[in-house]
Amino acid sequence: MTGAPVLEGLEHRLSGKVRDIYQVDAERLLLVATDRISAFDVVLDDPIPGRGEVLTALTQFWLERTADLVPNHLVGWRAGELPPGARRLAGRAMLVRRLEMIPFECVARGYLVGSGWKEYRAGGTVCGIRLPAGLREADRLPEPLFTPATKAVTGHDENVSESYVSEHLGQRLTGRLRDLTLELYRRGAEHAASRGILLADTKFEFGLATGEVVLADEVLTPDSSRFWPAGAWQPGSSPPSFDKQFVRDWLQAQGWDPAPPAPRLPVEVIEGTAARYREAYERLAGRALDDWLAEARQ
Ligand code: Q0Z
Repeated sequence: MTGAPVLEGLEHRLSGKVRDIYQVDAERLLLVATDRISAFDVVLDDPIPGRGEVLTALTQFWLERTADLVPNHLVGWRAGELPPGARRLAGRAMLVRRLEMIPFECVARGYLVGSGWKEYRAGGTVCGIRLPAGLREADRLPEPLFTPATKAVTGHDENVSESYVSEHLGQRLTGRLRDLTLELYRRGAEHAASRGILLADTKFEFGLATGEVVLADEVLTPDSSRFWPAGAWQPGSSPPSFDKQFVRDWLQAQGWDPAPPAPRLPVEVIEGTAARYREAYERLAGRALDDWLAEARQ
């Protein structure tokens, strides 16, 4: 078991599968993205070098590009903006405003895959929205859908209808979350398409600060989204994801269960996966990751 690192002057608050949160003070948190990776819901023993930096760099890229649409939680990411005890984590750490988190995942889908495809196949709807008959797995939807989900503490999130969300949050807040989710998806998908990447679906997390809706957490990263290389998309089956498919294919070829522990990864799989993450950042941001890292270390 490798726990979250001890950071001087910061209190460890919680850890997800591959990320850690520290409390800085009453108003601010530090989010740290590690290089750990999960596949088939199991965290692997081998980290992917640079993965945490790519997730942080992509989130920073998108938060800057969407700040005109919605305020976000990011306070600082360059070394000089981080608390002294966290400066050595520059590149994988974000100082953020602590929010009252909204207890729903705000998902937008442009293509029919994953749990959306499952629900459609079972009853012709996605999150209660009736869709035309005869759609195939991975088909492009007539228009992007807002398909919220509950945040499961353990296990998987559960799709819910927009009206279920509005019973909990009210119509006004729910409508704002839907509009923001769909506009963020449209912007992300349009930009990604211009770089040869399809954004199949993505999940946003929002919070409230003094009554205002604020975009939080990871934004339009391969962990919060399905990215497909545009050339690999073909309706009828779900295309491989841009980043993790290499690891998944290798694990599957080993005949792994998938119960822990996972097999150790060969160096070619580690390096091939690291290269795909880096490529995802460089294609989307149009900037070398090393250049962004140099800025982060200032
Ligand atoms: C994000 C998560 C992580 C485990 C809470 N700005 C914020 N204010 C309050 N809470 C959060 C945020 Cl981003 C918050 N998560 C998700 C992140 C490790 C879980 F790094 N949980």
